[in-house]
Amino acid sequence: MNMSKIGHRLLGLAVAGVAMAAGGSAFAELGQPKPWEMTLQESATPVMDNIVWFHNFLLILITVITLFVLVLLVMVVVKFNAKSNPVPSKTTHNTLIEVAWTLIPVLILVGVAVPSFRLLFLQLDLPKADLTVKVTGKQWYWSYSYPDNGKFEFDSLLVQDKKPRLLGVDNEMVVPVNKVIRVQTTGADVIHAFAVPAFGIKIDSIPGRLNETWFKATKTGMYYGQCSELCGKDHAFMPIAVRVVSDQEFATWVETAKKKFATNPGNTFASAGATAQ
Ligand SMILES: [Cu+2]
Repeated sequence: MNMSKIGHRLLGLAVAGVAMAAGGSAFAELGQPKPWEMTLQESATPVMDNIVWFHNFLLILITVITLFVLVLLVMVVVKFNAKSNPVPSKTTHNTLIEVAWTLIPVLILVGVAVPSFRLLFLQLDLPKADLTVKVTGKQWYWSYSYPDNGKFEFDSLLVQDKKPRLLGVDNEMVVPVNKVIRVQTTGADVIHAFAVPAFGIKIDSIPGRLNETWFKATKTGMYYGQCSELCGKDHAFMPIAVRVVSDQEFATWVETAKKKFATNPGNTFASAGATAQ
């Protein structure tokens, strides 16, 4: 095999690799992790869109800076070693360079700070909510209550054989699409953390304290997350499953949920038994 053939093979492999990487993300299911995932989960809210943008922006920025520093280091090693440069220059001070290496990093930091603060405000400044869901972290499951829709409450427990593995639950949290959902969260026993990657939210659920965050899911579907604060032996087995549905489907679900969970006020005890098994 001559060199040009090898070159062609390598080029083909590279193209196939890029195509697979691109195709992989296109086929990935929304709202859940996939094997060998290297990027962030696909975004489903405006906040996550911003997080993804900020992440990519920083990645490009640090790559450029790192390459620039690498080039300078290589130049020093090659051009200014004792052999190739036996008589070193005795220059000290160079006003232009000193001003540049002070000012440019300052400008870079300002350039990072502006979108960073913009993102922080977007996350922390809650818009007017269309719906509030109270999420309580318990050892080791979640309870969801809907104060705006008849004050029903239900528990959400891991179902062993349900797909996706370790993420499927019996009762999902259900919310309408394109609505601002205010999540108020607390812990019933120890600190848990409510996190859904595709929504770009992660917030501690602390006993004796009510934390708030928000999301506005722009696509219907299932979205999964996990407790993200080490909370005891079954920390890994208290997934979060959020089903985003249309307004109509949500109204129907509320009606069924009201009946289903009103007739079962003791399900806290039932679920406590289920987790203990
Ligand atoms: Cu937990």
